[in-house]
Amino acid sequence: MKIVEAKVIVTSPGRNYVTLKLTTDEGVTGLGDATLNGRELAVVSYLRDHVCPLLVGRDPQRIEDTWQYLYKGAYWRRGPVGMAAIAAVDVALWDIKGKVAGLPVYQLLGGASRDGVLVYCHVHGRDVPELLDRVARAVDEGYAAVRIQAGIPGLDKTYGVTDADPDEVYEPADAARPEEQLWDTAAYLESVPAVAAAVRERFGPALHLLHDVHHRLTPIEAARLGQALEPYRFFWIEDPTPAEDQDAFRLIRQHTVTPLATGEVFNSIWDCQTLITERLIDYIRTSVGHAGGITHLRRIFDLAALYGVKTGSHGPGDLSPVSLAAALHLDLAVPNFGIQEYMGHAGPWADVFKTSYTRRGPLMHPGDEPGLGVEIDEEAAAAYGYEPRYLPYSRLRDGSIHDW
Ligand code: CS2
Ligand code: MG
Repeated sequence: MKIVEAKVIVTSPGRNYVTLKLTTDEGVTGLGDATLNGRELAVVSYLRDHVCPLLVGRDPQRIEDTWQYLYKGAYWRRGPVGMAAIAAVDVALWDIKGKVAGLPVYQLLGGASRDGVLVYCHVHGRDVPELLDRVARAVDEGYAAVRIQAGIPGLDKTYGVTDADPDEVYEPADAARPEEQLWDTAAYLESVPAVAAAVRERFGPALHLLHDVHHRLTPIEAARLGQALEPYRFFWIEDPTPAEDQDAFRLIRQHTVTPLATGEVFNSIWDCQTLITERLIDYIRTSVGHAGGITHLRRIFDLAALYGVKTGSHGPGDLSPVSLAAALHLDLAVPNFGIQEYMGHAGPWADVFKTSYTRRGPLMHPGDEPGLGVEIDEEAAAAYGYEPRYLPYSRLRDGSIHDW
């Protein structure tokens, strides 16, 4: 069997997505997601100019060999652009392998270890009453886990909170140039515990509560937040500090038992090796679309399993339905599954991506179609042209740049 075509499809049904489509000489196709929010065209070029020409003629069955060829053959290692490109190739090859075998990808990964995949949804509110109403809606929709993000008194805007209609999926990369937002750590630290108390008070102990700090605190500030939230028994607080500073988690760990999650900005096992082997986190958030695909993410998850660290894959709207499907196949199979982020996708994405995954109450399932269970309508994709979109950035009151 040979790869005869490697095509990069850029489309923007509601937001920008980059999809790699591989076709074999037997007409079998596979899809991979190469979307890197705000830097999409860098991955398009990495694939179109440097990877796709090397794929044509290769045997698509040799997934591991292709992964090693693209990783070691590039000489320059790791990084979000290269690893997103390798991830797209890898996932597309697993899609092909499943189709050739007539099996859903999770069956190739050892079969189902659970009946369904526990997911958490995003809930945000500009103030506590709005947040409580929207948590109630999520509970009514069957979710057993919610990520809560609330507006911060004195700040006009903040990560994770928007005044858009709650039926719209929050897409932060919605401006042709990065939007500047003000950040105030003291106001944030002052407000979060009261928000947590209100939600726990209203919904009781069973509902899993998660919160995304989004890299915005110093280690001691994160330790203080973790301590303050202990009475409310969070499922996790995520990205408490800039994730690349792995040592920071040692300090946070010394001060709080609130579970910690990080990893969505990581793209290799080496980025999280210390965090996992020293048990500095409880959940690893690396995603199939940014961390080298199914082949590499499975390695990360297996390392995590050795140290009692569970999975908590990143699953925002800016990873395409192809990545969500691949994540669900992995989630169904791995032994140390924790939870899967499920934000949904904005706008007319379903015009372009035909999916097989389902949600029933708190659980999702990838479906039993051979491969990933996702197809792309290229004609529909062509109708949604790429539009430059950037994530916001933050400045402190003194004007200095801060993590958004
Ligand atoms: C967020 C992401 O979902 C999350 O946990 O951290 O939505 C993140 O802001 C986006 O992926 C950035 O593009
Ligand atoms: Mg996050």
